[in-house]
Amino acid sequence: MTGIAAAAFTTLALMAPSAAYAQARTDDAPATTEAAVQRILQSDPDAKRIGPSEVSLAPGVTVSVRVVDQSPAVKAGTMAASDCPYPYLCLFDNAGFTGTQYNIAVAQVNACPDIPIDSWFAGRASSLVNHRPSGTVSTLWANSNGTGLLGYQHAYGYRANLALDSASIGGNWDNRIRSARVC
Ligand SMILES: [Ca+2]
Repeated sequence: MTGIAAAAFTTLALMAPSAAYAQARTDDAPATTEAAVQRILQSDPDAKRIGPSEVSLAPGVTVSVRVVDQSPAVKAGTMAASDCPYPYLCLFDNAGFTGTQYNIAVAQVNACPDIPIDSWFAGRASSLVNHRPSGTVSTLWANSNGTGLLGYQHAYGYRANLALDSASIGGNWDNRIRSARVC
């Protein structure tokens, strides 16, 4: 854990999580990685498939998704570096870096476009890892159009439980990320 992330976690762990934001949306979760890819392709006419789990949304903007086995036997609760491949900003459905994973990469470092999270995953992230290039800072938004500031995340930092992180606009981050400024 980076110094910044450690400091934030220590401070925010003292705050009570808000039950209003803690409800997980599981009704429309895709059951497989292939289904998750198909959701993106169906919802964005400009999206083009470029790999087994990768979709190009625009030149230089790539989204990668995967559906993982959430059983404790498979996921012991500790995060491995391979859980968030470089150079992605990785969002996870559940706390502790488990559940459906929605990863975003932008080819040009520091171009920093606001990327809307596809509708089926918008408002679902409960933990995240920033494995973007060193020195970059990405921004997380509560609205799909790059407004509603939740806060910032430095590269090589992570947040294990967004219910414990205080948002700039009030409340916490849990199940609220709908777009990201990926740097
Ligand atoms: Ca969630």
